[in-house]
Amino acid sequence: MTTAIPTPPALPLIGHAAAIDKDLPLRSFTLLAEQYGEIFKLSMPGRTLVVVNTYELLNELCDERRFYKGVTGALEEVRNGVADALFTAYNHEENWAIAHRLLMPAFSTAAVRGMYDDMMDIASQLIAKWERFGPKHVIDPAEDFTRLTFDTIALCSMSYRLNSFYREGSHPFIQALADFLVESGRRANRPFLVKSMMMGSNAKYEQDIRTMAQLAEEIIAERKANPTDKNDLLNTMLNGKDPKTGKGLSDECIKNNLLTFLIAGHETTSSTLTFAIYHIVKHPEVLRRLREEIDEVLGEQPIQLGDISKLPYIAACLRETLRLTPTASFRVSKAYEDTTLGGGKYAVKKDDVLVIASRMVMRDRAVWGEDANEFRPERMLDGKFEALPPNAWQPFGYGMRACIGRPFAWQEAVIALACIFQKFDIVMANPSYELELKQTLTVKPKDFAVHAVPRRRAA
Ligand code: MNH
Repeated sequence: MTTAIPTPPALPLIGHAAAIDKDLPLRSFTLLAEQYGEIFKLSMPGRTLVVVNTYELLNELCDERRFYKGVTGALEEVRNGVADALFTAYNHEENWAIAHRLLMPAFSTAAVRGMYDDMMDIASQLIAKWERFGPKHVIDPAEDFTRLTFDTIALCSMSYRLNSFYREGSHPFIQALADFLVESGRRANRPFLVKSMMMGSNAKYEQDIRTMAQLAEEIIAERKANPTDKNDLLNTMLNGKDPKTGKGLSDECIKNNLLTFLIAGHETTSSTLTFAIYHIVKHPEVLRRLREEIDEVLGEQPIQLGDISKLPYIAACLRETLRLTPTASFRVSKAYEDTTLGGGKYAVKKDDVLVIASRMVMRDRAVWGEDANEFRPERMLDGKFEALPPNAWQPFGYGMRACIGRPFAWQEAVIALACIFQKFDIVMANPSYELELKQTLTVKPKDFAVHAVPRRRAA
């Protein structure tokens, strides 16, 4: 016998749509999780969401024989811009499999090590900017980290310089991409009829898609006209052949994947860095230990490739940041067949959208203990991370559709944090600031500002 999945009272026709905070859906989901516990159900126009909040249920959803990645909602809208590229493809699409096999080696830890100089190049621009503006300047870390991550992925993937640190606002391409993502999110919550009537935003949306495509197409054409032997992702895509089918990628497919790296590879990492800074400066004892490690391993020398694996406390801070405040707070699974969850307890249908609330799951007391809501990097040190139950720490998704950019993001983030805390005392511009969230496709701190004070070292 199955038990009914708890569900809040709903309104006729619109179901629970009005119960979800438009600006910060995460807030509503957190409140509902507190009220209903491990699982609850929401009826949205045209679909049913089943939201899971515990490790045990997540672990069951990680069975790839029964469940697969669901491309729905905002992610499905993003297909308007990048079709069947890696992030937005349906599991069965051939272009996904080809691009996956071709690109996995290009994103491996070993390959990412080859991108070290390009990553340092951009990180140095951020450090120089903060040094030059000086300690009184109010820094919006989310903005400068977005410059960092966009410029880094553009340089590493296609040897293109966006030069974001040399502009007041954003590069027109970046603006188009950002607007495209916001509108994709909004469209996901609009019924079809309303969507087709909103001519104004549709025209702008189409224009943004063209702006994005044009730059990518230009870069591809330029590379074809002037081939280089640089080992970047663009060359891998232009010249590589799928080891299994012998097929290459079409220009259209390359364009879609280049755009995908920019989409999937910027906000996730920049928001992770922003959260990391927040958590670290909020915890003086963490900051002290972090600094000790950096001073011991790096001294005053710039970080080298070989240092990256010698900074376990930075790694622990990043792991703990991604556990408490995962920037991809949800992902979606679907069942191949009508089935049950919770060892036969809850019935779910194959069309149900099974939402994994990563942020809740990674705070499950059953796994993380009574202090699950606290930032404590020590729980990720000394073999404890390796000893976690399977799938307990999952900010990069799972299985065949897990994040391909994880080693890339990791190296980029370690470099950035090492450089920043080596050079600066980071202090909050508003010392009484408490974390507030802002949500688009990802989630990040809202109105968080800091000063970067050059460190005075003991002689
Ligand atoms: Mn990334 C998939 C989180 C950085 C490119 N990424 C995913 C998924 C999560 C995720 C979660 C799975 C989504 C799903 O199940 O629907 N990604 C992150 C986080 C960071 C990150 C938390 C940084 C921190 N990702 C990056 C970077 C890149 C990238 C950097 C590119 C350079 N991610 C991808 C791609 C996919 C993905 C591509 C889709 C992979 C696939 O489905 O084959």
